[in-house]
Amino acid sequence: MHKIFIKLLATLLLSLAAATPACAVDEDGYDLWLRYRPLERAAQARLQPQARTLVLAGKPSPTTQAALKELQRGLQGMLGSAPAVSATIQDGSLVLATPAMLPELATASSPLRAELTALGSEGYLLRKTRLQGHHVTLIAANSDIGLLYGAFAWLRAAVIGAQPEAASAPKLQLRLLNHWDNLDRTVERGYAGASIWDWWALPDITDRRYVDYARANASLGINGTVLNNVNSKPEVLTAAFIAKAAAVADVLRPYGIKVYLSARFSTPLELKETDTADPLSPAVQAWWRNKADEIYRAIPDFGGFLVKANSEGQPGPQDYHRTHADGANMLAAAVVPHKGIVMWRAFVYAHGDDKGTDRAKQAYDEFTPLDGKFAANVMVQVKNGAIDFQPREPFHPLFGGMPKTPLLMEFQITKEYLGFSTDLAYLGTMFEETLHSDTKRAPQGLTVAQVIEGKALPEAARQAGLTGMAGVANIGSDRNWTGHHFDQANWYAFGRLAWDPQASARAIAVEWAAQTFSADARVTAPVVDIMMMSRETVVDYMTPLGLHHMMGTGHHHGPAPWVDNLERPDWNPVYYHRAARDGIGFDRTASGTNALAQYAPEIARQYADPRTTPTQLLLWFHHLPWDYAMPSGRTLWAELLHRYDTGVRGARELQSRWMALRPMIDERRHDEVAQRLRRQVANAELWRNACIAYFQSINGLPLPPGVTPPPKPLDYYKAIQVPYAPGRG
Ligand code: GCW
Repeated sequence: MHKIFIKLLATLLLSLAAATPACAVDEDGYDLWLRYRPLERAAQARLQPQARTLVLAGKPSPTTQAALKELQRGLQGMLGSAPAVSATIQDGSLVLATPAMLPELATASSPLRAELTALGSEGYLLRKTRLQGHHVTLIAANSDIGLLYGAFAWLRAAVIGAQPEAASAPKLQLRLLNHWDNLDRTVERGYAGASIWDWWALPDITDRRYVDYARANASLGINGTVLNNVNSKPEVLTAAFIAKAAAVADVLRPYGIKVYLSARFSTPLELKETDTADPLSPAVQAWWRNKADEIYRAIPDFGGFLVKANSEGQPGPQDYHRTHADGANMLAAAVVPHKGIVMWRAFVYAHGDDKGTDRAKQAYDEFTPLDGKFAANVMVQVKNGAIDFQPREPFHPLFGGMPKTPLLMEFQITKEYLGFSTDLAYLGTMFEETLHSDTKRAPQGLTVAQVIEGKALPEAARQAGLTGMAGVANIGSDRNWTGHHFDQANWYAFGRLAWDPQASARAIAVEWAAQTFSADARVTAPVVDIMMMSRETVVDYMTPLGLHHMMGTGHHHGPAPWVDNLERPDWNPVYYHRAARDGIGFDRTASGTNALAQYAPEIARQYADPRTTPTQLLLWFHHLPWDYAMPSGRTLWAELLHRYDTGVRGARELQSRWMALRPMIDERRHDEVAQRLRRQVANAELWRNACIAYFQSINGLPLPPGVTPPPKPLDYYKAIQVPYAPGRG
């Protein structure tokens, strides 16, 4: 008996050892998805012959140097030795070349010529081919930055063990991070430490981290970054800060990343250099022109300005009875000689709050009359949904509502409303849901992705090619950059979707998991399962069935559906869920605020009836009685309870799936995620219990059999305070 037991134990231990990937050495997450750990022997044997030497076919530039360095770093890590850089092409060379470097790529007889032309200025081609009589692997592009992107793509394929993509070009021109970082290094809605931009130390002292930040972004094709918060300060446009921004720009430039700044509309007035900020004042216009000239002297490839105006107390053109277009066009005129752009945010809800206007309608009402009135170098930047980065929102009706204006998508990568960096939520699925939404707008029904790709724009605007996606960054000074190891996946997914808005969230998750943890399917598959269920789990325990905006005041963490005392009605959770004796939900149909009319007629018709409204958006559009019969056969009240329980079960499921991965993942990262998952379960239970206790206090209904009552009375949940929560900026 004893012997059998020992034998069994030995077998078990052996199989565990076999299951443990060789890389299970502690990691801190700093390397992100660019870890380049040693490959299995067989994979090494496949890779080695493809990169015996590295050849740059032309003169080096800082960008191609970065590409070579990255290839050496990657190959050193994966194979244990880095190939030498050589000037001559041989069998087994990995060759980086543009047509300008290697004229044979440009000759009419070259089969690659047409392919390359189609890839534009940033695309790349990976190909096993013959060059000068030798068998080589070719990374080809039309520009140095294309070569850098190609090098990263080649490395990604090598790590994952995939066939390198044959050819790829970005579908959007601008792929931008928006940092909500303040000049004192606090970060508004940041949950990963302090800002990585050390404004005090700049410009003389630049952190090595800036290079790794640039590498990570370039590996995804991110090509611009707005350094400072949209709630901006005038000082950022003073000479001292322009010099600091220029120092950052110098570090990022070789990686194809342009620097942009958030501009405060009243800057000249606040700096006391004009006596108004009226966009039609010649003195103000001249001030901005001079300011733009000054910036471009320091940063010749400066991208332009991002502006939050007349929103949440920020100054703007409406302070002078001018329109958003007047304001945007004035700034656009200042940067246009330098080929700069203005990104003007549509996140406004300044008017009508006290007149019962639905906040969800305000941006559309204010911006659609301005369609066609913006200068050619202005983009209107629109959040994915009409309220504010909630765990689930229908797509913003402005997508499809401004056919003459280039629209820049704004996603929030940092998880202000999805559990900060303590809860695990993969946002790839959320971004994908918005991007794949069909706006049902002419000509033949465009998805949101197609709208931001410019497919609805008139020909001239389409030719100008102003298209883009921005993501509010979740990056900070934390060693692992994003606080939660899995929040790295949200940075990653944003970047990959900005390159190709039609890419699949699942495929992106597979790529990320394989690079971040292990390409071993026994790791990748369960990690991807966790990721794919995570966001819906958060929706279930926070805001199921289309509920929204029920979080705690100010810090936005945890449940507070009872809040009804804030200075603006549309800051109160009760404004959004409208729970009362008779039912719950926000009537946005014709019998309510008619926000539905802002969508294409086909959608408006479909959603006018709760029976044909997607269940997941039901209470976003409808106010329904508690005993409304759901498709599941439950009453609405029972369904709501069921969803909360599903959310809590889901959180526990995330945890148990992760715990099962313990033998396969290095102890440090496993433990850091495990600790957060424990807290997530508690957070899920809190949301469930507090919301049920509150809604029950409103409807007075009993809990159906099998539903566990909240363990504490409502007052207990109401009394919970979270002082000093992070992210207040
Ligand atoms: O609602 C919000 C956030 C603010 C943010 C604002 C915005 C930068 O809570 O912190 O301010 O959105 O997007 O401008």
